[in-house]
Amino acid sequence: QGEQSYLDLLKHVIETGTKKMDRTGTGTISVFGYQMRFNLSEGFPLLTTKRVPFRLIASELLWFIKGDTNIRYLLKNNNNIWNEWAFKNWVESDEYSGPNMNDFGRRSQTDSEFNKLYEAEMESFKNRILEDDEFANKYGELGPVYGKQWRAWETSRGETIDQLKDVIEQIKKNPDSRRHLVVGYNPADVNFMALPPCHSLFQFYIADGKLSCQLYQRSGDLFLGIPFNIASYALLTHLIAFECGLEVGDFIHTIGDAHIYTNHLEQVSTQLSREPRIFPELKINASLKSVFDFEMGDIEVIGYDPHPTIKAPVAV
Ligand code: DHF
Ligand code: TMP
Repeated sequence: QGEQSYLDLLKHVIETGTKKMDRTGTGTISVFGYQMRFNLSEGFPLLTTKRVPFRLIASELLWFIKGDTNIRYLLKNNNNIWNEWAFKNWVESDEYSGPNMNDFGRRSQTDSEFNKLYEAEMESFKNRILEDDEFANKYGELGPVYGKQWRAWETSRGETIDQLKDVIEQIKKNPDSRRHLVVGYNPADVNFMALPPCHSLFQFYIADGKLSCQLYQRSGDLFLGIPFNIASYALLTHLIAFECGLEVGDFIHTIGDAHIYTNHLEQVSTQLSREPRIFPELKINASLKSVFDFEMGDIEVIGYDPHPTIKAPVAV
C-alpha cells in the first residue's frame, strides 16, 4: 500500500531482476510485468523518500491535456524534462552546424570538456525555442506524442478523435461502461515520435461513486520516470473525478519492462534507506468546471514534507 508498494518494487527488481543492455547503452536491471495500487483517498501519491518536483508533473500533464506536443510550453513553465529529445532532433538535422553532439547523453556525463560545450549548446537551443517562432515550430516539436493522440488521434478516414473529451463524456453518461479507454500508443505514428509513448494506455472504472484509473506502461524507468508517472495519473484521475462529480478511487499502475538503470543503483539504495512519510493532499481550484480549464495556479499540493532531492542522470 502507498509508497511502500513503490519501494517494494525497487527491492524486487534489485533482488530478482535480470541484467540487460538497453537502447540507450546504459544497461539496466529489469523485471517484466508488475503492478502497484494507490488508494487515492489516502493521500496524494507524491513520493516522500526523495523530493519529487510536483510543479514539473503538473505542467507536463496540462501540456498533454492541451494537446500540445511542442516543448515551448514546457520551457515557458521552466520545465526542462523533455529538452533532450527535442535537442536530439535539432543536432541531428542538416541545419545544425555547431560542435558535434553525437551521443550527447552519455558523453556529457563522462567528458567534462564536452559537457561544457553541450550545456552551452543546450542553453542556446532553449533560448531559440523561446524566442524564434519558426525555429520552435520546427525543432520544439516532439512529433505526434501524448497530447496529439489524446486530443486529436487521426483516423484512416481523415477524421480526428478527441479521446480525452470523449472518455470524460462517457464517464458522465455511461459510468458502468467497460470501454473508458485512452490510447497513446498509435502504431501508425510511432515512427514519427521523439520517443514512443511509455505510458501507452489507460482505462477508467466507476464504482460506489469513485473513479479509478489503471495505466499500462510499456517501459518504466523506476528511479526517474515512474515517480512522475504515478503522480501525473493520480492528478489526472483527480481532475476528471472533480469534473464528473465523483470521488477518487484507486490508481493501478501496471508496468511491462520495469527497470533500474545501472547508473541509478547508488541513488536507489539511498532512497531505500529512508523511512516513507505521510503523503500530501491535493488542492485544486473548485470554482472551475472542466478539466480543460485548469492552469498551473489552480493546482497545488499541501503538506508535502519529503526527504531531500536525489540527483540522477537521465538516459537519452
Ligand atoms: N527517458 C528515460 N531514460 N527515463 C525517463 O524517465 C524519461 N522520462 C521522460 C522522457 N524520457 C525519459 C519524460 N519524463 C525527468 C523526469 C521525468 C521525465 C524526464 C526527466 C527527470 O530528470 N527528473 C529529475 C528532475 C528534473 C528536473 O528537476 O528538471 C528528478 O530528479 O526527478
Ligand atoms: P524506451 O523507449 O527504449 O523504452 O526508453 C524510454 C525510457 O524512458 C525508459 O527508460 C522508460 C522511460 N520513461 C518513463 O519511465 N516514463 C515516462 O513517462 C517516459 C516518457 C519515459
